[in-house]
Amino acid sequence: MRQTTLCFLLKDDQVLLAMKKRGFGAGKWNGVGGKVAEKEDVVAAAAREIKEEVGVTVAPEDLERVGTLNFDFSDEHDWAQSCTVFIARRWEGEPSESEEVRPQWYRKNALPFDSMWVDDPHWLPMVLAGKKIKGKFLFEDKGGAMINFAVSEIREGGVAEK
Ligand code: 8OG
Repeated sequence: MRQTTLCFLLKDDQVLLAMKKRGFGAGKWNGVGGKVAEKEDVVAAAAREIKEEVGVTVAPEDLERVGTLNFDFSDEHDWAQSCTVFIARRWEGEPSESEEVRPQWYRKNALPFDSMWVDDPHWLPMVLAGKKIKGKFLFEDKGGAMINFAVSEIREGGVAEK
């Protein structure tokens, strides 16, 4: 299965989203991330994508792992992926536009869900509230519609249902 990363930079009550300009998820606001390269660990992959996409440097120890999301597609089995989600509160540099994305700060309580992946309302607020989560999501219509999903909070010593 494809391994991917997704990272949300946090500043006060705001979260950095990036408008994907091309490729998978084009036209959607999302965190910053992408595919993990062969022999690369997920933390290094997340730091690399953040640098490539919005031009800031995040130290590995400032990447906090907050979730794992499994995405499956009933009509495109090759698209299955396991996505490791991170948050970061410290970095060097100012986020800036690249060929791939246009970044913008959003207040955590005013996210543009209409222009985001359809699963995001089911887990992103939990992550932004400081929870650690795991989720699985099944899509059809090449990601256009979600058929079912399950999200749970991971608590120390066990997993609590949402
Ligand atoms: O390298 P590429 O840009 O194709 O990687 C895909 C990125 O998109 C990666 O950061 C994971 C992210 N992504 C999905 N599906 C979903 C989704 O349903 N919700 C969110 N928020 N991100 C997703 O591939």
